[in-house]
Amino acid sequence: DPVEGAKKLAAYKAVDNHVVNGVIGIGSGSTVVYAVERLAQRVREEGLEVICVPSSFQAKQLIIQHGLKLGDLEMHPELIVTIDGADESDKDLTLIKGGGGCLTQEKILASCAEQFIVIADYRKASNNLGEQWSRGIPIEVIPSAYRVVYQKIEKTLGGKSELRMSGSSKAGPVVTDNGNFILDWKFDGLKNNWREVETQLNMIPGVVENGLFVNMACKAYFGMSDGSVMEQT
Ligand code: DER
Repeated sequence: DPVEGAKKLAAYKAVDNHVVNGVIGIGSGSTVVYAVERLAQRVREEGLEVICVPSSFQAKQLIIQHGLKLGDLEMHPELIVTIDGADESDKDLTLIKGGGGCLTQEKILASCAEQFIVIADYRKASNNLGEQWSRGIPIEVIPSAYRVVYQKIEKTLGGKSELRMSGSSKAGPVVTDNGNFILDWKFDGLKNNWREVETQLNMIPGVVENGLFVNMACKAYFGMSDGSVMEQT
């Protein structure tokens, strides 16, 4: 599968280039699975000494399943590196994250790491956000406020929002690891003031966090279908 191979290439390269002994932030999603796999291999083979702080229940399970040392932000508020996936990245390394609904703790881990490294397959590398990712920008909201938040967003920023529903796995809306709902906001047209949009979204009462990661990533590794890895800083 060329996509899985591309994810693995990016993940392994990032772990090999950026992980040394210390406290590591572990992101969420399917690409980061390969990063944890490589991390565990390096611990076994090279005696690497790492403590892993998760960004979700999924990441926590990954850390435990691979027998890695589990830590939390209370014990380790400073990380040497956080490695995480992305739904889309643009030419300025502005990211859309949250396709897996874990954006809030992911953004916290990205913010307290000396280096925030993105790993992804070629489908995520765009010039402008929205070119390849069509599900919109995930926004974590306090459940009681989801309707007022999406009305406010449509009034002030345009576009259309949808409450993310669980689908067949559970009746009703998706509930995040923090007990909140997710709105997926399909913005209209291309925007170039993402920092402003990110701030405006988070200023709306009821919004917990949004999936725009502006000027946070210091480097991205994109696995390509031809077996190469494209690096972007
Ligand atoms: O939800 C997230 O932010 C994840 O990191 C996601 O964006 C990446 O998921 P993937 O590695 O399965 O594509």
